[in-house]
Amino acid sequence: MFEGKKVLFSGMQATGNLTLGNYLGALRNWVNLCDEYECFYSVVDLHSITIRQDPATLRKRARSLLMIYIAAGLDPEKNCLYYQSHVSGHAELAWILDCFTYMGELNRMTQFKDKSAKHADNINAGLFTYPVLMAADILLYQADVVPVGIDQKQHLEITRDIAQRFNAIYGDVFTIPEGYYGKVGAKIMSLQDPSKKMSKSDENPNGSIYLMDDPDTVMRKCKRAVTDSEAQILYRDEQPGIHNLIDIYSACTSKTPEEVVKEFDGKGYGEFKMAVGEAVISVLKPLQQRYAELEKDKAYIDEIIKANAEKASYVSSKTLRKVQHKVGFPDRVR
Ligand code: ATP
Ligand code: LTN
Repeated sequence: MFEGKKVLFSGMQATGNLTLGNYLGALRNWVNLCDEYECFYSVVDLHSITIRQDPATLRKRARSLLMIYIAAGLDPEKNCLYYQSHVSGHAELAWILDCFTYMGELNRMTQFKDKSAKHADNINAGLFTYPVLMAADILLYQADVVPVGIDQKQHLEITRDIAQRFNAIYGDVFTIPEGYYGKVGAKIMSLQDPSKKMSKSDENPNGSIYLMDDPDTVMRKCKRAVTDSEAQILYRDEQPGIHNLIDIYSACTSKTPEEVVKEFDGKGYGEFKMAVGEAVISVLKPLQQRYAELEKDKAYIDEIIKANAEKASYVSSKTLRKVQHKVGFPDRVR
């Protein structure tokens, strides 16, 4: 369909302020891969409401996320950047795939366990079937590759299982997607608790660096990052705080962890933390500047939203019609 180009799909939820973890684990890889593939990057707002959201805030965050995609370097005229809720095929395919997914499989999902523990007052069915909607997102576009952070690996695996199960019954309907995980940065940990991943829904703002944090805030958070009393900069599991800072520095400077260890051999934690802060600031600065410019151009963003929703609807409708036919729904009369 795309002149032999392979297809890439990924998405993020508009559920909070984006963190450096989201950037280094996902967004940065999206930008690096975008010339090679035909790309669809969605703001997955249907997924967002599995946790209760304030409507005005969700709307604002969804738009802001779309602008961050552009500010990070995704050209909206070459990449399809759109809201999941503007393309009804996602929900329609998800329903069909629900009927090809077992309760037992969904029960094993660690994200469901984590999120239901965190939101014990609202363990809704959407939270449970969340991975099926994610499978529908990916399979609708016949994606070959899905760049995500390591925490999404289990969801990628269930997507492949669902697709293979469906294909085994109905023939080659879906492309079986591969996950893409970056070498460094696939799991950035909290600066305050390096045993936990850096998350946009963390209550402690000092644990996360937000993409919109100003330089002083970034530096302060880096300086306060929890480390250890070993007083040596080595890349090993016994020093999770330092390991995490090396990952961050390495991902921001494109140096390997080994090079970083060499660079800071014999230096103190204070000096290293400052260098990490500087490296993060220089990655965030151009993104923040582009974001500020985009904010002024409402008409341009509106145009992008409209055109890309149309493109995504068109492409996804091809798969959806095929699936509907395969399962036995009556064809549309033209
Ligand atoms: P929440 O805290 O609301 O669950 P989140 O910060 O985990 O959100 P998601 O929207 O679930 O973010 O994830 C968006 C993308 O960012 C996914 O590809 C995910 O794998 C990646 N990602 C999220 N957190 C990290 C992290 N700490 N390190 C690397 N990648 C991450
Ligand atoms: N579950 C993902 C967001 C997501 C996604 C997708 C990622 C929803 N649909 C399809 C890749 C492909 C997360 O990051 N929490």
